[in-house]
Amino acid sequence: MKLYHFPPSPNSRRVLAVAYHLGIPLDLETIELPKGEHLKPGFIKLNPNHKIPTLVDGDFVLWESSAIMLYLLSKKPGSSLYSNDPKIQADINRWLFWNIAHWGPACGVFIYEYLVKKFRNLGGPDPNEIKRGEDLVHLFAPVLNDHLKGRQWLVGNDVTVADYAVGSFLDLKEVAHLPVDKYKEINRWYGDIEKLDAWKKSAPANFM
Ligand SMILES: N[C@@H](CCC(=O)N[C@@H](CS)C(=O)NCC(=O)O)C(=O)O
Repeated sequence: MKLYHFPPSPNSRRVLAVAYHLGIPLDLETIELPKGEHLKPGFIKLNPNHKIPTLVDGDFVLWESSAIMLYLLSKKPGSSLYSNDPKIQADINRWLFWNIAHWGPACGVFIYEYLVKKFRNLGGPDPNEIKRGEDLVHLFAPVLNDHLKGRQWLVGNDVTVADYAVGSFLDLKEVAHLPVDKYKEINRWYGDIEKLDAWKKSAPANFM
């Protein structure tokens, strides 16, 4: 299977970490977003949204990081990353959807304003957008922080795909100025994700 990715992207790093955790070898091809490689016709044919990550398995093409992670998990049934229990799976799915619907867009404001605009030469961060991002982060971070009180991982007693998914944005905490310092449980939990071998292996060699 081939994964088109951009190493610093949280959306692609979470897929890579899950593949490493499951021991699934992937043929990796970097799509350099700063060079606009995601806009080339060959890549748009694979993913008309022009986004990474994108997985190709024979003649099957799959985009959307959560769908890709679930597809990888389907190749290793019974993995503790997803469990076999329908209620645990539903709980994990809840966090995967929450991540894409709420947490990702909240963190995404900062990633766009502080990182993407820099590599696209679009000027400095827009204060109105930063205020919008702060409102979003301070709406959703307390949900995550409160949930983590008394728990090591998001669901059950083991690390699951939900931890890799939701935690992936924290990797950019400093460079994207994510306003999450005051959320102690989130920082404690992400500290544990950082100790995982699969997370370490998925780290970008150098940063944008
Ligand atoms: N919901 C998508 C988001 C993917 C995404 O936004 N990828 C970004 C990089 S982090 C991208 O490829 N951006 C390029 C573009 O939008 O043109 C997923 O989970 O895979």
